[in-house]
Amino acid sequence: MKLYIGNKNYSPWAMRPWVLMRQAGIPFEEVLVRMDSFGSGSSFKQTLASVSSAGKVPALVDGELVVWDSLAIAEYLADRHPELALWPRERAARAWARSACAELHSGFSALRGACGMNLEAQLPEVGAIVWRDRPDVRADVERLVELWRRLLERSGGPLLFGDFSIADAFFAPTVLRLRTYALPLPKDLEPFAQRLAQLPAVQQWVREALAERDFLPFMEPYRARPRGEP
Ligand SMILES: N[C@@H](CCC(=O)N[C@@H](CS)C(=O)NCC(=O)O)C(=O)O
Repeated sequence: MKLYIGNKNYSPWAMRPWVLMRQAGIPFEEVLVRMDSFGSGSSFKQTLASVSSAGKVPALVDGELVVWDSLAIAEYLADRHPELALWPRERAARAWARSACAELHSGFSALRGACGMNLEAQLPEVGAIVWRDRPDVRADVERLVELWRRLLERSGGPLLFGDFSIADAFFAPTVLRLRTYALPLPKDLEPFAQRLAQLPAVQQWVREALAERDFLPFMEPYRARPRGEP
């Protein structure tokens, strides 16, 4: 299988299936398509044109089959690998996990818009202003807190549904976003956030993102240059 992804520093959607496959031990070949821009003439769009008509990453190619959109890819992988229990085994837990991922997938647009994933950056001062001025972002974070608490209470941890599942792969970029912008997370959720950030697949993604050193101005609403550059 081939997984098409974008720049690791900036690409939370692609991070989900990548982390899922790595952490679950599903072999795949990574194809990184540099996000020079999302314009129709960009080499990003031109490269993807021959892969997926959606023109976005992630896209998973399995033989003749192309699966696009991170949630559909996760479903496909769960289907293809029932032995791995990528969704929780218990039916009710599976329904909760699907609900949580669907909610994340279609919601949290205020947080997503104001605090784009940017692993190389540290933007606590931006986060403080966002936190002060954006009740919609605060509401998104409050909802995350409520959701994570409920799921962890229900499963008993250590991850959202006990063992690693698709839900953890989906929420990993969210945890990293909160860190970049230093958005406040209650103390009781810190150990969970830490566990998610320390999953080997998440660590590998972050390491490779930091090694990219590919500053993309169109993905940078808050910075003119990378960290450490005068
Ligand atoms: N809902 C899609 C979103 C994918 C997405 O927006 N990917 C971004 C990169 S992280 C992209 O390819 N954007 C190109 C564009 O918007 O034209 C998914 O879950 O896969």
